[in-house]
Amino acid sequence: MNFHVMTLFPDMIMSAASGSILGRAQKSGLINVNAVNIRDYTDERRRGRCDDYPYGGGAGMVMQAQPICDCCDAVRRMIDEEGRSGSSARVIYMTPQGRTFTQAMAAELSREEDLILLCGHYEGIDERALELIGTENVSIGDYVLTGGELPALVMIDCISRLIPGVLGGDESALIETFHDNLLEYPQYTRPEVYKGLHVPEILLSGHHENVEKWRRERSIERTLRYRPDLIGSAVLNKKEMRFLEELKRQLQEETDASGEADISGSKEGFKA
Ligand code: 6GU
Repeated sequence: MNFHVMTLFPDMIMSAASGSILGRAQKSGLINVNAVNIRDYTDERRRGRCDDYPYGGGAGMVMQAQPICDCCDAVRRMIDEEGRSGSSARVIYMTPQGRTFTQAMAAELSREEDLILLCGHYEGIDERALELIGTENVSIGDYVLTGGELPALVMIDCISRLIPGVLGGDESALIETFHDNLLEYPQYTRPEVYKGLHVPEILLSGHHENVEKWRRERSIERTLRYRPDLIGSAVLNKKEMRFLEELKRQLQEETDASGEADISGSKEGFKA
């Protein structure tokens, strides 16, 4: 997979992509992260300037169409020169106005050969650049960031770990996070007692079946508690469904008893 990131801050992309698993994947040639500086494509008379005041007035600056369109053309040519098709590479614009990035989207994008990620700054990008390029707009969640670099890195990280070979043998089992639409169960490692807290007895028992059952139940419990929106699509067997029903009843009792305010799911205060 070749990621081409169009940005005003190429160092931010290159340094974050050089460490840990992404760095290893780049060294072994499984992925390639190429940050391209949009500023290098401003026409000469503008001396590296790539933003200007918004027509119609208002706060902030807007990134101009010309450097972005020329930068994108150059990236497509680079892809052509490497023997692939630049014109068929999808261009994703990182913006809080986009579709929310999901694991399913990551799985779909991981099958592409090249992805062009466009990072904006300031108050946004001249709409004509987006229209001419034909961007797909993607957000990483309902909050506003100062620029698209962190979202681009989030996408690169999430997509890369789905590419065969990027995670080592042992790590690749971890691809199964969100398996059956459940959250992960809690994990423990040595020592057995830390600051008076014990590792759950069952994990020390060596009884594989009981451990599996315990883990499934903890996954179901966590999903119900922290992500009740996912529990409806969880894949459960009959016994697990009965376990879930019993949990729901208990949770309802707890809620009734405490009368606690619901802090989940509020989107108030978000204005993209
Ligand atoms: Cl993709 N970009 C920016 N600037 N802010 C965001 C975002 C993207 N997703 C959530 N907030």
